[in-house]
Amino acid sequence: MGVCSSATMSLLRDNFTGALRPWARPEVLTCTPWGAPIIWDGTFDPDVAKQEATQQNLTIGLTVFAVGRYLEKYLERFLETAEQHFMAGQSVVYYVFTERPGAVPRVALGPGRRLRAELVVRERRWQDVSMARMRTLHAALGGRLGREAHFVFCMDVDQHFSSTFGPEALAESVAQLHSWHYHWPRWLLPFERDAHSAAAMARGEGDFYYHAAVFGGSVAALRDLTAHCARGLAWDRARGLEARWHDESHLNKFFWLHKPAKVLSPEFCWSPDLGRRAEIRRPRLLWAPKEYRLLRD
Ligand code: 2GW
Ligand code: MN
Repeated sequence: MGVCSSATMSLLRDNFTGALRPWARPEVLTCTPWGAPIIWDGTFDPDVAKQEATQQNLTIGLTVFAVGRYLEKYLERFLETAEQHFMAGQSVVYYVFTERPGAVPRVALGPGRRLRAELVVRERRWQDVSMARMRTLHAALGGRLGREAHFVFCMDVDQHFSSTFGPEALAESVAQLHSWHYHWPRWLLPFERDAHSAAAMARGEGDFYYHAAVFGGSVAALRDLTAHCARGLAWDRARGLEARWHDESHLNKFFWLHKPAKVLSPEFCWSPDLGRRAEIRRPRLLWAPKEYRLLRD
């Protein structure tokens, strides 16, 4: 792969000398050991990425699930802020998966942007709502979504965009560094450790802990990812197991076995509860405060 120094990273030129500045963020890790860029604010040129995407006439999918109370609570703000910040100027198709398509808020969409509300059945347990997403996404990617879009991002709904989330984030496969865990040593990361689970990671395994609230890639790559995760979830269930962080544990196993082509810094999905940090310059998505006790009963 080895793309850290290639044009795909859209290296910045120093305003003064005109020299390339590949390491514009010396205080953070900007390249994985397998050569994939970890994109931080200042390490890419958003205009170059935009131009490339426009030239290729890409359609970008954005999937989100809004089941039960999450529809009223989060969907409108997610979509409204996506209209402001997600892939501005590109052709975008939103896929909202819900058991109440008629209740999806009518957000005004810019030119070249469409929204499709897709019917899903409501699972009884909240863990199942979250885990069923992989199976549903796999089917959608094999159907109309897969035919309409070149690249797709799959996101949690309990967050909103706060700054540009543009084509600089696109790649064959994209993983999001989890904002709670990006600065922890590997042995402390909350991977699934039960060797019987399909999501099991042994001590010493795992590159980073990725957040399932944002992942993306080409349709083909996401077909593989969602098949792997749905299969793992089903295997575990058949044996009475449930991984520690549900679908996220299986996603982490997938990205350990199939390294992502691009990694997004925690700036792309930040938790405001963590407060301000010097390396977090411009958060692009902000989590809503966790109301687990209220919603998970
Ligand atoms: C989920 C948990 C408890 C109560 C409700 C729900 C719920 C989730 C729901 O009632 N309706 C619904 O549409 N969802 C969808 O699943 C929604 O898109 C939501 O963003 C997503 C994941 O649930 P969430 O955001 O409450 O879980 P988090 O923020 O703790 O998510 C992380 O861990 C999850 C597994 O436990 C997933 O891997 C998720 O992708 C991670 O970000
Ligand atoms: Mn969430």
